[in-house]
Amino acid sequence: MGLPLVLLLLLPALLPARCCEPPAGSAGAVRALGARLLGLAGDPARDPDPALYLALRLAREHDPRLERRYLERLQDTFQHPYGRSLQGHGHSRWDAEHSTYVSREEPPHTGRLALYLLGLQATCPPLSPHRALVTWLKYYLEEDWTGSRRQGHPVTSYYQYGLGVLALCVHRKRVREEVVRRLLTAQHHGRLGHGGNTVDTEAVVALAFTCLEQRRLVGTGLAAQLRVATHEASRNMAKGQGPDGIIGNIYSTPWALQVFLATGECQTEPAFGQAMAALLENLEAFGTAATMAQVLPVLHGRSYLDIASQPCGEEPDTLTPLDMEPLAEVPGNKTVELVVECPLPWCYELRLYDRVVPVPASASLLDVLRVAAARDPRDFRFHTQDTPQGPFLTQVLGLEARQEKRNYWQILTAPNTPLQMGIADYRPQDGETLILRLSEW
Ligand code: B12
Repeated sequence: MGLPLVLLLLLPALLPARCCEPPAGSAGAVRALGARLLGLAGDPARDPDPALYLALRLAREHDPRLERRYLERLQDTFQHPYGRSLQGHGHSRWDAEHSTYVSREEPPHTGRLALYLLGLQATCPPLSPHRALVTWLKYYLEEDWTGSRRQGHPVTSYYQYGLGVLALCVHRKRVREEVVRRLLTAQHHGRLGHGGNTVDTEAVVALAFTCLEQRRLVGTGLAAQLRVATHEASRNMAKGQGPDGIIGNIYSTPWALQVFLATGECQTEPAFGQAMAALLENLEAFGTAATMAQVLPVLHGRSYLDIASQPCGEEPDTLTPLDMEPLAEVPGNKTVELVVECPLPWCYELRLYDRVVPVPASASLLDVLRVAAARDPRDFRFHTQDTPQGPFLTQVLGLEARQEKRNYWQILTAPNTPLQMGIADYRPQDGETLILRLSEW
């Protein structure tokens, strides 16, 4: 006879959490990845990133001194703009004259502030944020939501909006039911996605739902709806798993795993073990600080929901920073065809640029763009913006991708495959054709 239903439902809660960790044989590789991330955290030339801090805190081995120094750098960065109260800014509009740090044109900083608040909760003992910080985040959510009402989507993205709700929940702060319902509706109508891959965003939203439900921060009716929505999201993730174990792509797979961990489904869902195995087989894909920071928590069997329940006082001071090995230099040269396309209705021509660019064999796409700009400065120009993920391509041939119009410079390899990494990380093959295409998302 099978187990009674009640027992089956209780099983995830009764089993030790260790079941949801990667196999012991992978401990060395996971440790090395943590040590390399720590090395990057110790580099004063890199801007502090709250997502990186969170990853270090959620790991099972630590370097408390380095983590403390990193936290101080984060606090220096965030205290200045958000340490001051919102009063005097009006409620629906920024007063640019009185605000030197947040201009009216800038979108709300929902995601960054959310990650910082999550980081504060992950320190030992947890730091309760200054009230102003929570107020700012609630304000950003409202700004995002106003955008959502006007344009049908948040001003930033559902990913950032989800992070905002999650961070407030982890701090046990309530948000208006309407804020949560907007996410539910978006999920229900399949509006969370953009550019093909929805897994990262669906997962962040499912984590927020799980938190709200588990911490009982919403009424019972809404809680039941959130539970159903989360279940649906994790079913879709499991169904969407490829034969290689990957869910979405390799960079969204850690997010799907976070959902299985947070809901306890990691104990029973076969997709969990297969996705974990896929990550372990492809750890070399996680070579940038941002991608390493997103994968490390799940490699320790932890999700962002574990932030609030971290045991303090028993943290092993056993991790030492490791330098990243420099990429191997490849001798010789290669040629890459660089194409710029603008398929949007207001562009006078589809193909705006098409040249073959000779570069050293180990050149990245960013190097290709630099060489093209140096060879014909009148015909090829581009701009990038530094982000925690690396340089983000914002302008090509004088055409700027505008956040408020939701267009961006998509990067693809011919004939039509979007790259899964940014311009600084992608190393084209000899003879490859790369397309920079002004697209909508
Ligand atoms: C929303 C989003 C976008 C939006 C960003 C615009 C916006 N206003 O939000 C759009 C659709 C424009 C976008 C574009 C791209 N994205 Co994107 N994006 C995301 C997503 C879902 C959330 C990012 C976010 O808001 N983070 C929270 C905020 C607080 O952090 P942030 O670092 O400040 O966020 C900013 C930057 O990350 C930047 N950004 C977004 N994507 C990328 C990608 C790269 C390579 C860089 C350098 C910057 C960047 O925009 C964010 C908002 O301002 C992540 C998912 C994830 N797991 O991280 C993928 C993700 C970061 N993107 C990814 C990729 C591959 C791209 C593209 C290269 C796709 C392509 N082939 O063109 C392009 C970037 C091309 C370029 N111009 O340089 C990958 C990066 C993987 C990697 N190896 O590093 C991720 C992880 C998705 C995935 N699972 O594959 N993206």
